[in-house]
Amino acid sequence: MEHAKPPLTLFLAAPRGFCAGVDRAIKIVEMALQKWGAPVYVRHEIVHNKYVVDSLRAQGAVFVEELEECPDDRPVIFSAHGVPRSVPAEARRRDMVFVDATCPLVSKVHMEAARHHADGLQLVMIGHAGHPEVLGTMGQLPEGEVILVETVDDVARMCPRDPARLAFITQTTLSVDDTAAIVAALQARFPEIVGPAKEDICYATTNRQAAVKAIAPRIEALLVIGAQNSSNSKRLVEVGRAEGCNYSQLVMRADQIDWRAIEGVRHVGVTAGASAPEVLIDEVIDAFRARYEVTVEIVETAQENIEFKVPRVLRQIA
Ligand code: 0CN
Ligand code: SF4
Repeated sequence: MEHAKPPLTLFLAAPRGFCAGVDRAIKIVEMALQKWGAPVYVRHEIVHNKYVVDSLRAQGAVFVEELEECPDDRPVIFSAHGVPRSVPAEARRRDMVFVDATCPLVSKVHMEAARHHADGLQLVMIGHAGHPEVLGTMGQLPEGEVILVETVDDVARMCPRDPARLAFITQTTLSVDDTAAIVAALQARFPEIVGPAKEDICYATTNRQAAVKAIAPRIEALLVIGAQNSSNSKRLVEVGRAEGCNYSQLVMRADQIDWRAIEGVRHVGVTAGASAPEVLIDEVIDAFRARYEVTVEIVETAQENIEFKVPRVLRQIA
């Protein structure tokens, strides 16, 4: 006789998974393929998820890291994370057809940066060095105009041109709590610094972190579905740990779950980064059902109904 499966409760964070910016970026690639046929080039992973990228590649998208790798005569799409100004400038120079899939909430930060610069302020950006969004946002201004800080210690080490003429902006996918500490350090050292009411972290990042906080006290393990290069997904793992869930792991999909490590665990939290499709969450739930008598409890801390329109050039397509 087959052994009865052990009971296990899955606490599903809500909201989780796709945000409006990711949804729009993926639609842009799909609609561009419909409009222009394959191949359509995409500069950088459209969103940081291998499953999404592989599915689009199967439909005819070609992913490259730099514009130089694209031919002049095929359309190119810029990823959701944004691009430095030099990129569309070069595409225009080469007379290329391009569609910018930068999330409108990232573009908003680009505009803030440009506005502060026009007001004669030097910019401080809170973000992670090397991340494409940071490269894109810093690349809105001439070199040397943006000081990048990653930690409270970096704030102490800063040497601005004029401490009284500063503004700050942030990456959209940071830890809400870590960023609050860095903003406080900036304001303490530079009382005249100008900035947004809190920071530029987007609604999706904020909501997903709040949902993890709500489930953390009820679970012994947290699985975050997302990719290693996904900033917002990695922040969810950190939030889980900071809230006392020591076993918090990032998994790309079900085959990466370390079943031994969670043996004996009866309460597992599941969430997904803004770039992880719901099919991968379903796959993880199914993998649990194959091994446990699963009860699913959805823990909803916010409702999201934000949608972003695709650029006009693609809108006539059904
Ligand atoms: O995982 P993503 O593609 O990007 P990051 O979290 O690494 O920035 O999610 C979409 C977010 C954006 C822009
Ligand atoms: Fe836009 Fe936020 Fe989604 Fe990034 S995570 S694409 S900033 S909504």
